[in-house]
Amino acid sequence: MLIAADTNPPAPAGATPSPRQLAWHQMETYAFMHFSPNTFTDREWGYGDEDPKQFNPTQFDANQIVRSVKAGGMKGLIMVCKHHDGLCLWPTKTTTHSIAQSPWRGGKGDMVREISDACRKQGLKFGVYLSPWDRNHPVYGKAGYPDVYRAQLTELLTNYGEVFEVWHDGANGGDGYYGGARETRSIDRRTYYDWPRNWEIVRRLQPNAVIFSDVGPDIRWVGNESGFAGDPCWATYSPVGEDGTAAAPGFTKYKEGETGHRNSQNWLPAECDVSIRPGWFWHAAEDDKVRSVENLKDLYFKSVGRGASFLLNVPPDRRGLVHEQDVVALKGFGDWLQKAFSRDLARGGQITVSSVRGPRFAANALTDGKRDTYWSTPDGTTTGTVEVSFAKPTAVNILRIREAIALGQRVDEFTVEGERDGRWEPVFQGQSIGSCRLIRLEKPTEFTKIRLRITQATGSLAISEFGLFLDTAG
Ligand code: FUL
Repeated sequence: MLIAADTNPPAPAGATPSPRQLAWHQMETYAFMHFSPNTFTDREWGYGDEDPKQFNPTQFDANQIVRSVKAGGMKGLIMVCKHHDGLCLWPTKTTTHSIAQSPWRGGKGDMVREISDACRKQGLKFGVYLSPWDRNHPVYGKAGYPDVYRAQLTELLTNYGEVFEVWHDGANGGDGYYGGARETRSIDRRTYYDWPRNWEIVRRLQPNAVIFSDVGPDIRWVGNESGFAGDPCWATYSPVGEDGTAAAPGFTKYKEGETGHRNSQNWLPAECDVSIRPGWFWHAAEDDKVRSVENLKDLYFKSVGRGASFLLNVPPDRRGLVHEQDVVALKGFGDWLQKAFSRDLARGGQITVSSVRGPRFAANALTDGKRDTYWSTPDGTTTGTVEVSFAKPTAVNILRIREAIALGQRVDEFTVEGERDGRWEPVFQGQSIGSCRLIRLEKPTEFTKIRLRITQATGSLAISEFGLFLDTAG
């Protein structure tokens, strides 16, 4: 094996993540919370004429909500502070259509405050969703509304502490109540909201927050609401408008978000948003349709396992609590997550690599559990092998590979092979690795050796983890 003496890291290859994106990549799983008049009217999109008096949870408990998602392994929670129906769940100064008109807490309540406080108390990051489309507001669709939206954004980003993600929805349906006009109002999605101005507000007030939309600028929509990324899924992406011109939220060839674009110069990783139930809001008729632990696991492998994030919606019920069924599913998933990855079997094996850039970049970085240390090859060496050999046959059914993405997404193609009874056999073949690639075997399989072969990359290799796990739950 060649051990060079280079003490310098390899030069970055292609697009690289910003520090705020790098921090976001570490989260992987976080929750969404859809709660609005829809919860009480049994709808998915409120028209905007709902009486705020209907919005009256009887046992609202922010701590129960946050505790439930935390038990599900969620590292943060993005709260829907205003959905398309326009009811603001905080006492905003921008409209009277807010929580102040609801009987909840005698009209003195602030749900954004209670949720953000509970997140902080329990160690979860807090994020905000603020629907651009507002079916209640009288001036929606006219010149004055984008400033109202900016004022609401400013309130949310000023008064509730640190925010990790700001979520801009691309949905704009057209018709609505609009202060009683009850008409259809269409906007030009490319120009109406003046997105660069909105993003500037986020940057100024919450410099560490990532901004999500169909076009980023930090995090992209994966292009479906079913909870899976494509394979391969590249962290780089250049969104294109529906008609081939410039893209904007709600105006993209969004299916391209599933795989991203390998040769793009924008680091714009994917987020997979999906609900734990069929709808985004709670409906009594869906209490028996909560996803199973097995289904959540499958989505985890198809989102986080392909380098994207898993944004799981957990909608509180009319009491203002996470329903018992959802609590059970979350706990089952969270427990599984913790257990399945608790012991890296690669640490018990002997690891050899094909070449080393310098002592700082040796094989032990692959199993030290740190994202910023990595095994690396000399400049010009764009292929390589990591081999783990066990003293006795060892059962494995999950593999986890991570690139040192601060240096870009470098791997184009890789293969995993395993040795059983003295014979090598193929285990997996793939393209993208990025921040996380999970490989799930159909069943636990005993190997004497396992090797990762990187067969094509855009620069010398920089791999921060090659982990092997046995999930005894199957
Ligand atoms: C969509 C919305 O129309 C849905 O109601 C939901 O909020 C989902 C997360 O985004 O665009």
